[in-house]
Amino acid sequence: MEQKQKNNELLWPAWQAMFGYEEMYMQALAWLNECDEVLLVSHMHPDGDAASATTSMSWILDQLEIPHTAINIDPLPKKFQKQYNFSNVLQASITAAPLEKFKYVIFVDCADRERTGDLTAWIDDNANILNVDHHATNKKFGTVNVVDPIAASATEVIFGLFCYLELSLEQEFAYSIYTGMLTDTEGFRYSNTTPRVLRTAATCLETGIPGHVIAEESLGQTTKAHVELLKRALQRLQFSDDGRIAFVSVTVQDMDETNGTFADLEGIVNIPRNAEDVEVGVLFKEMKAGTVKVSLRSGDSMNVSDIAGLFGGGGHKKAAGCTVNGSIEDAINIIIPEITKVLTKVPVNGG
Ligand SMILES: [Mn+2]
Repeated sequence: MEQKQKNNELLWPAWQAMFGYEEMYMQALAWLNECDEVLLVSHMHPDGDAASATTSMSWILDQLEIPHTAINIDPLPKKFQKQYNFSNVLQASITAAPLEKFKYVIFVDCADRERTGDLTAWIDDNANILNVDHHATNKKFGTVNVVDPIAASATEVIFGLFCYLELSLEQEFAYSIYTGMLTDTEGFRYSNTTPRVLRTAATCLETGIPGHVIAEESLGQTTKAHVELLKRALQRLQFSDDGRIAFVSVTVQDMDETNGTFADLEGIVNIPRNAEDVEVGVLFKEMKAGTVKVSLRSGDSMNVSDIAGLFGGGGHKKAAGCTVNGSIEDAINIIIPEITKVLTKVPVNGG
């Protein structure tokens, strides 16, 4: 990609004021100043933001000449392969553990430590942790926590960090920042699409990155397995008696027969959610016999992270998840009444 603007330096005081949290970001700068040999991690089943937060943070670490290793339990989705350092992100399950565990670890887009999956072979028990995230439910498990719940994506928080670092904006960084914001707002559609999101996105576009191509790659394109899984999920579509909840399910057998991965399920829960009069959409995904992952999506009427929280999960107001034990049928019988209980207190259509 040809660089449109050279020495693309922003008006730092204005950008820093827009991101606020000066003390918090200063702590992050101090952490970056004292660290060495960093392990950079994000959550399992990485989505667009997890992948983009990993690659954009990797770019920052390279700018600061901080040696680091980026790793994920699962492979980053291939559709993000154009991102900076994508091919250097290791997959933990097929990589030999290091001789010495990392003492400095950066977590991106993780509401809690467990979201990375088991990386105990990589992370020292007393590791010094920089936690960079945007989930309101973040457990603040870091030595330093850079958590901005107003931010639409982890990459938006990373852009805030970039503004305080006063680095020069380059395309490869802008590409990842933009992708994370685009995917976590579902194409700048969700209520987390603030003026700051669009200002940051516009500034990223000014470097010359192709916004329409990124949109097509990260939101438009889909896999054959996704379409097959969607077909099976919709065959099991059900509505609650009052029509305010719609839910679908996917079994282990579906995953096996379609050769599907977790990433192929992305977006499926939005389809029941978008049906007329529906306020909450749910996807029940059988992980293995007796374990069901529940993905919840809502409009303005309720906070689904409260429901997820009842079962040890979490997330955002309008997008959350948890895991329950039992069959898909059991999970439906546990979750749907809990949602109904909340919805009956809310007037129809959000109120
Ligand atoms: Mn995110």
